[in-house]
Amino acid sequence: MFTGVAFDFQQYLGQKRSRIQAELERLLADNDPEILWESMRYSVLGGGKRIRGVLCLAAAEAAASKSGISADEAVLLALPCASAIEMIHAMSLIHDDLPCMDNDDLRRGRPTNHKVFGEATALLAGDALLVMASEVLMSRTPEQVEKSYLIDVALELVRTSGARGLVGGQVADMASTGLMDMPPSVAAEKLSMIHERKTGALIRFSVWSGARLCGADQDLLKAFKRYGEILGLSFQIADDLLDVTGSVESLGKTPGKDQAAGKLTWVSAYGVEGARAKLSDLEQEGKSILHHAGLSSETAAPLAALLEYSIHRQN
Ligand code: GRG
Repeated sequence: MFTGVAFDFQQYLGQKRSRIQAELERLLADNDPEILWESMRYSVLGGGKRIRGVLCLAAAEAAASKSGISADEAVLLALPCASAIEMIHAMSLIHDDLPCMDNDDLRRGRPTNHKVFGEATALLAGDALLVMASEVLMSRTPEQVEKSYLIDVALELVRTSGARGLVGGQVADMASTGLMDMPPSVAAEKLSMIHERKTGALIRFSVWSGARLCGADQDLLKAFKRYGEILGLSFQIADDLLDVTGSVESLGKTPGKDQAAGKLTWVSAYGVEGARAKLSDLEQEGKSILHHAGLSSETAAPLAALLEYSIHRQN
């Protein structure tokens, strides 16, 4: 659909990742108390695809093209939000890996945070990152962003993190363990609720927030909200598939854990082929939404490529 557009996705991804990485390094340059900041840096700066932060910047650039804001300016306006999102994501991984939750030893090819710093510090590093994310968003977002936009985004960020978002999704996910054999209709409903909150909420927020900060109108916000939902669901289904088809070397974490724990996943509910078919439907819907969003091919290209990447990634 966006063929004919000369767009180098790897270069785009590399540039945006470096931009986010540099900002996060700057924000986390503190050492008092040293072990806390070391632990925070370990998880925020130590790798990761940065898909959420990059999505926020890509959506900001796309929305800016309709609001008379340059792409460079859009990145400046959304960079604190992209950094806040990566902080929330990193803290959710730290807590998810704790012995009281998924009890994982390996993340991004390295020992998990609590394995290096101990459970108490890992827990507190997660807490500090959660709070710091809102601080960064509110205090670092440039003055040019209209205050009402920033308040909307700040409110949505805390909602996304809480009981109606990540935390609720995690609790529902834990409660689904060992329930692989529930009736299909119940499984389908539970699964979509878990995916929507645990993974979908932050990815949807990433797309929506970038656009909101750059003055997107209601139609574009609505389109991006759905595009974010599609991305979030695709990302999690791909994750469920990788848990079955991936290796420890390619994933940097232990595969097969969902199945071993008897977790409800897209693959356990619909099988590998069912999961692949759903991904293909979502990819088509995503393309159609972007096509009708009134963006030029050039401005839509990064968002289109990010959906494709989420679906076809190997880690
Ligand atoms: C937000 C207050 C608060 C608490 C956290 C533990 C928890 C509550 C939620 C769990 C959220 C979670 C771990 C969801 C899984 C999402 C997912 C697919 C993670 C992997 O994301 P990638 O592949 O990771 O983008 P990288 O390593 O590339 O950054």
